[in-house]
Amino acid sequence: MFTRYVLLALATCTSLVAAHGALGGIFIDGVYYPGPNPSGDSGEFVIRAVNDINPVKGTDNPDMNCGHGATKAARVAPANPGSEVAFTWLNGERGPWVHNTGAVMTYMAACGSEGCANFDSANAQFFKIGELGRKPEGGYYMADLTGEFNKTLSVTLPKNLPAGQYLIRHELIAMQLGMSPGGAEFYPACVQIDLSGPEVSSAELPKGSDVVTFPGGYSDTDPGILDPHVYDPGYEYVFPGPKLINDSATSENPSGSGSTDTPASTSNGTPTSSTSATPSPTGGCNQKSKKAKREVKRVYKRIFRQGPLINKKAHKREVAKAIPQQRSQPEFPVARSRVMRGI
Ligand SMILES: [Cu+2]
Repeated sequence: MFTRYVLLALATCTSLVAAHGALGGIFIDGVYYPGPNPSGDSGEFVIRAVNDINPVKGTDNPDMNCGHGATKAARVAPANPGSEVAFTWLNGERGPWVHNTGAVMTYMAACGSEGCANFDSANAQFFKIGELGRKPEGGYYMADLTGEFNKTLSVTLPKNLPAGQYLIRHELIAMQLGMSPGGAEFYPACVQIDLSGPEVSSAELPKGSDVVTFPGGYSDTDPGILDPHVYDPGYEYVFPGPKLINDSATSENPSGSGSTDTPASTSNGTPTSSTSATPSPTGGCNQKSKKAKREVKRVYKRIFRQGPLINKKAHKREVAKAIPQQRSQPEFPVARSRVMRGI
């Protein structure tokens, strides 16, 4: 039994590793901040490091908080009310993101007086500031992250929050297997920012039903997590979690909801020099090191232990589509982005 898994692991090693991934980096008003490589990266980041490119499974999983084994980052990135934060994702081989169906959501939580570098986020009070699901013309916004390096989706930071340090919890829920219980793939990631003063002195943190913890914010049977209709034509995806916060008090658009509902803005990212930020196209397993093979074995050992977490056929299909894309070259500094609905 175990031998069978290992053989399969070696046969499909590209697929498994390429089909998942992690937050590659962010742009805040065009300034680039690289994310740590999940296979281990030294250095100081504003993005909390995860130690596994596989999806988090199950809404009660403690890793729903900030991703697999997330550790506090040493730095915080400066940001302002109304800043545009754009997120770019990489697959497990540091190629472009591959999943194209599901939700892209962004939350924030105050880090409190100790600052984000010391903040234990287990009980962080997260409120939702952005969500992107299905496009009016069909398909999902998540697809806009795929196919090329450095494609982004972005969110506009609220203008009505107290100054201070915040976690931004950005999350992809890949739904290609989400029509079955436990099929949804969660990819949470946390970024540490220092938000400058509000435009109004009465700014308060959201509370009550606007805030959730992770785990706790979702259940496995929520619409949008267990959802047989994700591929139905004309279907409107229902987002899990709390509703978007109402930031209309200081919004430029007094009606609130319409102001950032413009799905095609462009931001010019100016990447800083960083080796970890520059994804490099890679070949398949054959050219990979022993380290990569060890990684695959480790992944499969886990699958063996926990039972299959993924539908291998569905993943093979996705990977077949993804492999040609991995040959494309990094295209810094162009970042294309779409602004998340809400705020
Ligand atoms: Cu995946």
